[in-house]
Amino acid sequence: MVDLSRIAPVLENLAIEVPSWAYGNSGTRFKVFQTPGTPRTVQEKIADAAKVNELTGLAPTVALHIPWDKVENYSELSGFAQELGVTLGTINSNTFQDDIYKFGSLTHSDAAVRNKALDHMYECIDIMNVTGSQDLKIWLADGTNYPGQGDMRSRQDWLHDSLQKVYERLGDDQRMVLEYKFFEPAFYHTDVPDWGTSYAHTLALGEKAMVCLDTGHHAPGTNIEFIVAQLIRLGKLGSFDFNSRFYADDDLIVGAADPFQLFRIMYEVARGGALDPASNVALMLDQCHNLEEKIPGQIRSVMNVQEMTARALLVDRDALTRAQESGDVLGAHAVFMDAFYTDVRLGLAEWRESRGLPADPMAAYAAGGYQGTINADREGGQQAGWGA
Ligand code: AOS
Ligand code: ZN
Ligand code: ZN
Repeated sequence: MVDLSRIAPVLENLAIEVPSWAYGNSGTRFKVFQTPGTPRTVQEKIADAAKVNELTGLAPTVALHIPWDKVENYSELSGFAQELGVTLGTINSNTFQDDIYKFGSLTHSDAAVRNKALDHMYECIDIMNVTGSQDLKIWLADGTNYPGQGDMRSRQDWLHDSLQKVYERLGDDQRMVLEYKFFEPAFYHTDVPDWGTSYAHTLALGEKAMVCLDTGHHAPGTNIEFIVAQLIRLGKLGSFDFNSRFYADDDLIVGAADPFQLFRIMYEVARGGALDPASNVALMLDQCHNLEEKIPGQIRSVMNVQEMTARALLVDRDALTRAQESGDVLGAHAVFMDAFYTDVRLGLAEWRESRGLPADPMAAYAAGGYQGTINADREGGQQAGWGA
């Protein structure tokens, strides 16, 4: 069994935020399947997230999506979460589900529409002030479907002006993370399509504005770990939305489609110092479980991140540097692959037990009876909202 004691301090710090919308029903435009036990309230979503944390020790915070998770009293909601051993994390804004945003939100040519989107962002910041959340996540569905439909250049200027206003509302300990996505729902152009655009806008705003990298938001074949390395190097990687994809924005379980890619990403995260206690790169899941049960889906996901992080930490960096600097192409590659092929599952099981956690969180969940209870108790659970 591989010895994980060398990397234990980093494992100890690993925290992966889970999204509230992962626990709701979701699907495709063809069918949203109803799953027994689906939460009916935000409190029930938080309870499900707390179960993931209880069994894995990996998911101490829950991201909310406004207005999907709107409540009267966020102070009470924070207290409720804390009683279950978790805290409220990133506040995700939503300027994509109302008719008024059909032609854009923060980038719209009409100032009245931009102002409505701004009011929503301010509302999210008000919520953050109560929950103590650090990050406001902005993902925009803004874009156009046909050449000539919109003035792409003016929309960048409107976007900058809008973001500037949001930025000015942020408190000293708050950040904005601007997520990019190369297409969908817009099919011709998207207003924040790539890391360069997000970087340009966040750089212009200042140090409280950072890039959010959703692993599913790149063209096939993109070297995502290079983007990770570059953004960390530039001090602009704010957060991840982890998931995996075969084709488009599939939002499947992270590490399911390409575990090697997850390893390569986590290597650059570790290499860039983003797992150090002083780092402020937030790791979050952005997934939707269409067919599988939601809570085990999230347990599997956070464990996948943990496993690939452990493997990435096992790369013999000194040997790798020696091989790289001596031009030993195959030697360097072998050092890298040795770590990737190391099975850390038994070592992690032992590590979990040493912390009072179940060795096998998936089995512990299946044996624990929680799913049976919520299946019996909850009727008429919510759809997640957008398929994220
Ligand atoms: C959309 O494709 C993005 O991944 C968003 O992060 C997500 O769909 C949703 O807004 C939840 O944050
Ligand atoms: Zn996302
Ligand atoms: Zn997405």
